[in-house]
Amino acid sequence: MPLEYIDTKYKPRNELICEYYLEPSKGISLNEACEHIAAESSIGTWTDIVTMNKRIATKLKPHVFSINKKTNEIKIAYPIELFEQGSIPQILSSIAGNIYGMKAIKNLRLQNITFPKSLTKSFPGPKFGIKGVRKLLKVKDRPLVGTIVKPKVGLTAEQHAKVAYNAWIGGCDIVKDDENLTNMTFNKFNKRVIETLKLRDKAEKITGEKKIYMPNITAETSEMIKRAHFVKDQGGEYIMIDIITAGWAALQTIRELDLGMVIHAHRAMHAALTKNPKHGISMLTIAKLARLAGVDQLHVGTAVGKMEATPAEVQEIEEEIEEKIMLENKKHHVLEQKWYDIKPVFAVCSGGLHPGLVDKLIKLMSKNIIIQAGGGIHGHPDGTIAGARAMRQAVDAVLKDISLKKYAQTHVELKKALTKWGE
Ligand code: CAP
Ligand code: MG
Repeated sequence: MPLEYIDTKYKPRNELICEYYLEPSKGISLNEACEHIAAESSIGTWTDIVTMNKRIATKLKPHVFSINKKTNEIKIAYPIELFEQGSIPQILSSIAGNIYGMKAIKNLRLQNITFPKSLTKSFPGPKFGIKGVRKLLKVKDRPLVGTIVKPKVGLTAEQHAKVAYNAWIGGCDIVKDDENLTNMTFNKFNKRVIETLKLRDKAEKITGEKKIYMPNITAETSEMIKRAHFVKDQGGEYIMIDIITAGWAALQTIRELDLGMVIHAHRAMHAALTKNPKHGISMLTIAKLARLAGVDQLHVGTAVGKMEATPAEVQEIEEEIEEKIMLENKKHHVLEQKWYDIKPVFAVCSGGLHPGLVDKLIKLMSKNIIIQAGGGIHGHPDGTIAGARAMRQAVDAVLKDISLKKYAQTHVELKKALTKWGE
């Protein structure tokens, strides 16, 4: 007799809960599809099996406890014994694994996961968090301003360092490698780190401000470990990882090294999972996993720049990675989540930004963000130093509650940026 997983009277207790958008294939009812999903993501398969026993069928069986036939949204409560504590790969292999490939399913999107206390506390979370980063940079309450060295790849290590130096001199707190810049024939990782940190020190002396370089250590995991140690040995305080392409296990390995370095999480390739509203995994879910794994900074989108995302989505992700408790908000697939002592993650807004967008961005996302602009700094008519100055001037204008247009009357770099890109 096949197991029944649907029980809309079931009340979850201390379980991992998933909310999915579920569209069955033709000829399959929503309830049938729910049964398939619940079985395949836990203890079942396509048919009943003689090796099943009472203990498994009662103790480890998940329950589909909510089915909304209007919105095709379902909720499943999974006993925590189904999951390995501290392992993101195993959790995803269960509740975001085979089920996507089932013939019975036309579309499936994991909208959110809520983790019970024992699972949440089995992860390290960020080492620094927002407070730790602000303390390191000695910047109390304004947005941090960063840039990405552009062209994305192509510069030599010395040229890269020079662009970074100009950005720091112009006022950037942070300079990062681009997501696809790692160890190139024309720009070797070790040489880039040495040259760029040398000019970071020079920029700190000249400006009297703390300056940060975020080298991209993304590579095969043992190579990432080597590169992280190299950065530390050279006096770097940050590492950047492309967490989706490097993978969750690699991210967890680097975090567990506990090198005392700030981890900046780039999310390149996330849109292969997050962009389709009917299929994949929400960025909200990815952000929660990244916070558990222990990134200190995470790209969350801008809503005003070049990348896809609505203001509500981006605001909700920022809230989810900053708050101690998230209360359920049915409208936006927000499930209740207590974060206990897992530190908040710094939201990074990047992608198509320039000085003319800074006021809208801060209004949308608050001052507690990291604003990054690549083209929006290196594309300034007067070059990188002026571009960085224009970004800082835009932030100053917002903090002084003066319109960008008015502030530009007395700040030529901002004026030229607004003339080129508008507001
Ligand atoms: C931005 C960027 C970032 C994107 C990533 C780029 O450069 O360096 O990788 O922001 O998007 O390569 O596009 P620009 P997201 O400032 O020149 O656009 O932050 O949405 O993950
Ligand atoms: Mg980039």
